[in-house]
Amino acid sequence: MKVKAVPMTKHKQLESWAQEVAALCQPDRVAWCDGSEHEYQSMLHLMVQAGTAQWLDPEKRPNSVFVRSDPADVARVEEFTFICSKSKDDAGPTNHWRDPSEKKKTLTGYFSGCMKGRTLYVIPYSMGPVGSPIAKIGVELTDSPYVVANMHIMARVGARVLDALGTDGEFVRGLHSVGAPLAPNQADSPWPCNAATKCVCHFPETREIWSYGSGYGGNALLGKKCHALRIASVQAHDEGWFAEHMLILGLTNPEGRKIYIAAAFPSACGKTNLAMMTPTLPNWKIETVGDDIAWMKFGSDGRLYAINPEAGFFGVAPGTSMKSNPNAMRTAASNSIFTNCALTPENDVWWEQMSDVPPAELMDWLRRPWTPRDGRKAAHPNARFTVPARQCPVISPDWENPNGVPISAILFGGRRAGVVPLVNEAMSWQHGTFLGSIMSSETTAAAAGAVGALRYDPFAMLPFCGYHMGDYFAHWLAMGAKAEAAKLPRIFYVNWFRKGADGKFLWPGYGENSRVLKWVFERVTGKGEAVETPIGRLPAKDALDLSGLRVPDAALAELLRVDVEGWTAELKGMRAHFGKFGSHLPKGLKDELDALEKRLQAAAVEAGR
Ligand code: TSX
Ligand code: MN
Repeated sequence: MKVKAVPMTKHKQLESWAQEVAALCQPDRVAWCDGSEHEYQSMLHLMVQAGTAQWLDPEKRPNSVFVRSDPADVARVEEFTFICSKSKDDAGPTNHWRDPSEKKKTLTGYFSGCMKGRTLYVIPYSMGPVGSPIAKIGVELTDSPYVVANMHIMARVGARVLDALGTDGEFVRGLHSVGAPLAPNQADSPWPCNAATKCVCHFPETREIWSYGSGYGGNALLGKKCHALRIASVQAHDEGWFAEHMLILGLTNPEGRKIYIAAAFPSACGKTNLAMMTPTLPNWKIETVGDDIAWMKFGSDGRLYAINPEAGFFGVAPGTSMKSNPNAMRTAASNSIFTNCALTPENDVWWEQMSDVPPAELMDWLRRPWTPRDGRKAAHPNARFTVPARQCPVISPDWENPNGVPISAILFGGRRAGVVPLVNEAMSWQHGTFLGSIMSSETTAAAAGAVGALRYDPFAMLPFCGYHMGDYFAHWLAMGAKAEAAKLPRIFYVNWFRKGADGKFLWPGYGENSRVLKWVFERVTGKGEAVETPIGRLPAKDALDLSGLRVPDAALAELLRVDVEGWTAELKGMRAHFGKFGSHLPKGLKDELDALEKRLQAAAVEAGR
C-alpha cells in the first residue's frame, strides 16, 4: 500500500487535529486516503491478507469480498450510544446522555496508545455530491481498513473532498478505533475489536464523534448514522433544514410526469425494498434516489429539495431476494462487501430467503458447517451488503443532482396488524407532523423484546435524533409554519401490514404498493379523490386503482376501514408517549391530539345513533 504520511491538505486545523490524534493514539503509520480505486483495492487486499476478508468467486461475484465480524460485534449498540451535550435536557428523554468533559476524559484514556501496531487512516468524506449546497464534509480518523473500504462505497472520499474543504472549510470530526492495540510482533485477530468497552459518543455542540471498540456498521462508518443523522439533525435544527431517516424515490406516471417522494419507516418495514420497487401498475416507474437518509432544504422557489447524503446502500441481507427486491440483488452482483452472510461451497454468499430452497450445505456466518436440517440461521440476521448506489439498475438520473430533487410527498409508516389503514393523508402540515410523532411499529422476531409489542418510533428517528425529540417536533412545526403552505410536501401515513381476523396480511404489498403511490401521485397533482375521516383523508370509493388486483372486497374494506374504537383505545398510549417530552412537547402536537380525540368522540356518537 502506498502510505501517504504527508498530509494532503492545506487545511491547518485538519492537519493539526490529525497530528493531535496521532500523538494520542500512537499508530505506527498515518495514511491520508485519496479515494482512488487503487486505494480501495489495497484495502481489500490488506483485509484478505489479515484474514478479515476472503475473495468471493470472481465469476459469480466479481471484485467482491466476504467478511466475518467478531460474534460480539454484529450490530449498533444503542445502550452504549451517547449524546454528550453540556445540558442533559438538550439530549432529551430518548437519548442516553453523558457529560461531554467527563466522557472525553474517559475516552482519552481509551484512545491513548490504542492504535499501536496499526495504521491511522485519514478519510476525508463528503455526505452528498461534492460541492452540493446541501452536502457537508466530515473527516473520519480510523484504524480499520474495513471502515476505509466501506466508506469508499458509502460516501464520496478522498482528494476531491479536501479540495472542496479548502483551507478553512467546516467539517465534522470523527474519531474511530477498534480499540485493539498490537504489541510488537503480536498477531492480529481477523476482526479486532474491544467488545467490553464499546461506545459511540456524539458531541453535537462541537460537531464531533468519538467511537471506540466496535468495527461494525453504524458504530464505525461514522458518515452514516452518527454524522448524517445524529450530528446533522442538530445542524439542521440550528440552520433551518431537515436531516431525516428517509428513503427518496422518483415516481413517474404513464404520461411521463414525475414526482419525488420521501418516506420514513422504522426498521423491518422494507424501506430498501420500497426505494427500489418495481411497480405492478403498467407503465408506472420508480427510480431510487436513496434508501436510508434524506437531507432536505427549501429552495429559492419555496419547494423542499432533498439529497441522498450517501453513495451506497448498507442493506440488511436476510430477506433480500429476486422476489422481494430484484434491484438490490442486481446492485450487489459485483464490487460489493458482504458481512456475516453464509458461504456456499462454490464460494459465493447466501442468506435466509435469498432462494426458496436453501443450498444443501453451507458454511454459516460462524464458520460452522450448516445444512437446512440444522434448524438454525446460516447468516446472521443483521448480515449486510455494502454496495455502490450507482450499480442500482433503477438509480435515478438525478440521484447526484447537487441541488437535490423536489419533494412532493412525505410518507410515514409502520408495521401495524390492526387499527392503522392502508393509507391516510394528513389534513395539514401540523397534522402530518403529528402523524410522524406518533409513528409506531409492532416488534418482529428480528428485534429484541416481545414480538408484537407496540413501539413508538417517531419519524423513525428514535435512535438517531441527536437532540431533544420534543425540540425536533417543534422544528418540524416551525419549518412548516415558515414555508408557503401550498408548496409544502403533502404528508401521508401508510401501513402495508394490516392483518385480517385470520391473522393473514390483507394487502399483498411489494410492487402492489404502486397502487397506493399512484393515489399519492394523484393527490399531489390535483385529481385524486379523498374522503375526510376523523383520522385524516382516505381514498374515496374507487380512487385507489385496483385494476387486475385479486384482493377480496372484504379485505379492501378492512384495509381502508377507520377503526374508531381502535384509535380511541390508543389515545391513552399517545398521551403517555407525549408525556415523556414534558415542557418540550410543542403545543401544536397537543392540540392535534385533542382535536383527534374530539373527532373520534363525534364519530362514535354518530355511529351510536
Ligand atoms: O418490504 C416489504 N414491503 C415493501 C415493499 C416494497 N415487505 C417486507 C418487510 C420486511 C422487510 C413486506 N411484507 C411488505 C411490503 O409491502 N408487505 C409484507 C407483508 C406480506 C408478506 C407476504 C405476502 C404478502 C404480504 N405474501 C403473499 O401475499 C403471497
Ligand atoms: Mn436506517
